[in-house]
Amino acid sequence: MTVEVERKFVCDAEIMERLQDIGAKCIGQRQFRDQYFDSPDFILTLKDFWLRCREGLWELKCPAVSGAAPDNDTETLCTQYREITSLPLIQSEVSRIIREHTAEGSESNSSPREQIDKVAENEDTEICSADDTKWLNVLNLVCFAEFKTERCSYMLEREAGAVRVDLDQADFGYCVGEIEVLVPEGGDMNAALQRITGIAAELVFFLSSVSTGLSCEKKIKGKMDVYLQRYRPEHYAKLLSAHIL
Ligand code: V4E
Repeated sequence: MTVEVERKFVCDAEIMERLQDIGAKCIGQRQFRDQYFDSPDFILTLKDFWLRCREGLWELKCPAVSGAAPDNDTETLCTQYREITSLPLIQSEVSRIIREHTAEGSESNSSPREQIDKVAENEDTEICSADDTKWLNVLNLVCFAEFKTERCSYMLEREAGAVRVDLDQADFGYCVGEIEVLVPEGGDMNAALQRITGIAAELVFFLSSVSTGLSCEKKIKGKMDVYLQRYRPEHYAKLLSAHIL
């Protein structure tokens, strides 16, 4: 399992040139469609778990407990999520969260407990099949966000290790950049945070625009933030109140 550490920035017209100035190599361009799932009462996202299907591949982003960061700004500006990409593990983890929530007294799931247990244990191959939505129905999960992204990816090789930069353009009219490092679980989180801070500083040095959010302590909104604010205001308000976004 890996932990994704990333810092977002506003993607403006100048940024591609500046990436080239600091030696970034373009490693590809692709388009993908994301669908995000949660229960109707937002059990997963209110706990900061993000269940996604991207072009048939499932991923669960789980909040990662951070160690000591090099400085407070870095920790605030970067997000850290553990990524689970194995469908059986995702099904077990999501079932566990839903069972715990139900045990806490919130009766939000209508499926029989035995069915949820079958998903948790990956017991029923028919229910748990990757190309079927039965497991989503059993866990009462529905799609709450769906959008396409056009992504240009860059790689920067530095002495401390490689750093990836993605420039994303979502089909609902929002552009955002991400400086990203993947750390194996148990790996050095501070080193990853420092590498991201280093690349942000390099970009700021070359940028004439100050509106990217890289030169200040402002946290930049991700695609989901903007999507929910626009299309799911009730969900967005709940996440804001819970300090998830
Ligand atoms: C973790 C998270 C969400 C899931 C998607 O996050 P993100 O990394 O922004 O999407 P994307 O398309 O770049 O995924 P990748 O290709 O890297 O796998 S949606 C909301 N969150 C939480 C979150 C947060 N609290 N704050 C910020 C700045 N971003 C995300």
